Amino acid sequence: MKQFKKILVANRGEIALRVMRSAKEMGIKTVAIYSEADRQALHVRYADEAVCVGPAPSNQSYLRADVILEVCKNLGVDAVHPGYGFLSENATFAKQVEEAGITFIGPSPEAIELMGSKLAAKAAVANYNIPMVPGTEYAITDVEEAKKLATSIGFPILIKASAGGGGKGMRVVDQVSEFEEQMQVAVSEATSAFGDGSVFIEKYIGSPRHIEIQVLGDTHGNIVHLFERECSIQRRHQKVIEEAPSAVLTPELRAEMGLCAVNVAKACNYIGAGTVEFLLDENKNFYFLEMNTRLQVEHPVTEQITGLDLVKEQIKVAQGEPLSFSQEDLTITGHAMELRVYAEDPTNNFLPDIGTLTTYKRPQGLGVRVDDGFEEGMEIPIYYDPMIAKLVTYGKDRAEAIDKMIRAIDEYQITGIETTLPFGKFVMQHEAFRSGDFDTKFIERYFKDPTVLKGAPNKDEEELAAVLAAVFAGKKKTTAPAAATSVAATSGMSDWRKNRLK
Ligand code: MV4
Repeated sequence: MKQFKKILVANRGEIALRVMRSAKEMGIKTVAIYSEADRQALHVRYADEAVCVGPAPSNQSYLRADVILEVCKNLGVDAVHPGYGFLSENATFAKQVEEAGITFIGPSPEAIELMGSKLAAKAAVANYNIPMVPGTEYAITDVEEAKKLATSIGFPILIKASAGGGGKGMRVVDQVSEFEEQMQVAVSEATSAFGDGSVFIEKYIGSPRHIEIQVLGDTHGNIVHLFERECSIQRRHQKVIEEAPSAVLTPELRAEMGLCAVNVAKACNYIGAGTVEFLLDENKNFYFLEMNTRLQVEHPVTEQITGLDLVKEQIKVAQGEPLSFSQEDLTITGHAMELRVYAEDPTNNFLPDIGTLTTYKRPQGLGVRVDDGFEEGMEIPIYYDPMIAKLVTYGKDRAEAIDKMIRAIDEYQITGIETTLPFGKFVMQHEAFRSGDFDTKFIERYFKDPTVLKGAPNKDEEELAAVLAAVFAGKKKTTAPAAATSVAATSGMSDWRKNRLK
């Protein structure tokens, strides 16, 4: 069994910090890499050693496998943690790391490559009794043949790129007359985006929920699942809110989907932390979509409900340790909610908003976790993902996790840039979300008019407005500014809002 002394984290931002924290607790030294835009970043300061790997653009720094490998060798690291994004699902990089005698904290290059192809993944799990959406299990090339197949499956159908994932290169086709044109678009999109024009077709599930199962495998053949995350609140294939457990899975369905996820992992001899994605239709039929061979952004909600540290588990597995628990040992306790705080303006079509974090004060208190990589006064670089933080709340049940999320959003003080915090509050307060009756069409269906965020201030402000109106109508014999202050002081309004109103 190996014992890592030093690991390099090939990433930036919140996830680099997240990984280093667990390494530190395990007594493992850390090496940060950074781009010229990240000299002042927290992950650089947190690490025991840090090396600049190039200019700001990712392809000149965080994606430079050759440079990163050189750093690994020069500094004598035992292992590399890739985080998510960047090189995390790059089979070639994983292979190069291993060939250099360094451990890649993740699955084998073969598993990464297999799951990187949707068609290969489908073929690999074919003998494992995994439900899949009706469709083709091979790339379609002949338009006439594909049209016949689509007709027999029944419209609407979906054309998907085999090398895709995350929604890229997908086309919905409503009727046979549109098929040829849409197929040409899909093939050319897939070719330019992935260098692989292979596409296949599936029956289109109109309003699915996105449910994914966390799995964990060791090098001794043990694989368990850590239950589900519901990630249906998405915008253009970008997740905004995730939670665990899902509001709609029964214990039976959870066990069934969990078993399928474990079998998908078995089909590719999976090692480490991975995620198996499913669609759930309105009749609660589930279908395997794809497997993500990395630690996911939303892993904290799973940590909250299982009590496990997924990064520590990844590191232990990579050191060759067997899992210290079996499926029967795992239980769900409580409910966790995650809001991705993006530097985007939800009132302006979620346009990325760059700038300086003039004010940045995190919410605190029982059941609140903030994973971030910024401090007050820092500038959000334009070169990378606009996610500035993950706000995670944990309560005894779903209602408590939601209430805590609203409280935490109100406490969170960010100025200088627009963020998705108000949008998060809108969702948390929405009846469809609170009741659990929602799917991947939530935003499209209920967020048609973004002025609700501007036009409907939070309840405290509405109350204040009502009192002020009364004051000005002469019902109360006091001066308006004094009333504003006293109302603010007694209405449970956050200090931040009080100050803004003063
Ligand atoms: C689908 C689908 C409906 N029917 N497949 C989108 C991302 C990729 N992982 C798969 N996706 C979908 N595949 C069939 N046969 C609808 C989606 C989809 C979706 C899935 C999960 C979460 C959000 C989504 C938003 C739009 C479409």
